Amino acid sequence: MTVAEQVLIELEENKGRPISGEELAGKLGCSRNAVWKAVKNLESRGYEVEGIRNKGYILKTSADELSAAYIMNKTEKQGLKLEVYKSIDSTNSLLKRYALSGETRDMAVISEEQTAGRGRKGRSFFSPKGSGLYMSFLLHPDLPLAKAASLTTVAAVAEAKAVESVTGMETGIKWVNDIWMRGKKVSGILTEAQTSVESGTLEYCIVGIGINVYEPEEGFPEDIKDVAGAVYEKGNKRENLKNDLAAALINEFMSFYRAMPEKAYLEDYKKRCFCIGRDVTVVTAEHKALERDKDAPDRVHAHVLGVNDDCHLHVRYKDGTEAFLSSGEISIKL
Ligand code: BT5
Repeated sequence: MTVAEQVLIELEENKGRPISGEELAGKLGCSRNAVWKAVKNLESRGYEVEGIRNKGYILKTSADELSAAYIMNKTEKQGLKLEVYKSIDSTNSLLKRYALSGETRDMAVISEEQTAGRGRKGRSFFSPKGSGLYMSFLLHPDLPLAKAASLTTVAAVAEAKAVESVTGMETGIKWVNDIWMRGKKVSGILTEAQTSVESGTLEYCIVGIGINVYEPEEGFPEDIKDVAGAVYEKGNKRENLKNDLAAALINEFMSFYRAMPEKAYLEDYKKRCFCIGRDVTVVTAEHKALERDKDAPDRVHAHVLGVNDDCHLHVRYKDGTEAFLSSGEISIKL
């Protein structure tokens, strides 16, 4: 653990009570200068650390804030390197920078806000301060590239189970990467992978999960307000809800990830996949001869028959032909 991580934990554990640089240095066995540098590092990560003259440092917090100490305590057995931020451009981008600079450990990074949250295909993911949970894993699995997509499935199931266990509410999975509640998208997942040109195997994978935990203070922006929803639509923030969710998500994800070859996640995925048996439109450029959506020529109508053991979507088009979609998007009228 870095000195910054250790100082953060000490400050969190002493909420409301100032601790002097000297006391921190004594506890952590480092110099006061190292403590000062750690405080600067935390400030650069968005933490508000107040220095009170002749008394010491105090961490400013508000309701249901992420706590590194709390999450570490509940996820210790996973052996992941964990970092918690108040604000970051994108947790996926940060982990990509770590991977490119040679990080070989598996890691999880969590942030209260993203200033450049990313979705798939260059789309953005709205990640405002205070209402969401933005988390990414950096992993080094021994998998061929073709299997990397299964990590998205693992993440979707882990997240659904974590939300259900912490809130007691039901969730649904919209193939392939969205979690929905009450007819709205409350979460999206972005998996990115880097392969080695020589071996064709994965060098690293980054799995990013964004959850709208509460309704944002200013509401959702105009362009997504019809589709986006929150786990909790109304009501006050609950103490440690985001911390419990983050910890449950890490634990669920890591246990499914470690057992990936057994595909233990599959039944849980199928059970929640609410597209099965429904009519959908598939966004694709491939199906030239099939019936297209008049208003959107890249969309074709299809009926979802199921999800196979590779989590490919089994669809039947209007002309009777069937296909297994490995990636892409569907839209569904609820
Ligand atoms: C996703 O992409 O839904 C993947 C989102 C992954 C976000 C996580 S947060 C942690 C990690 N760090 C990152 O930078 N990213 C990951 P996609 O399926 O392409 O959906 C994007 C579309 O969802 C947008 O074009 C909007 O229509 C909609 N959208 C944007 N923000 C949203 C939000 N907060 N809630 C619901 N829908 C949203």
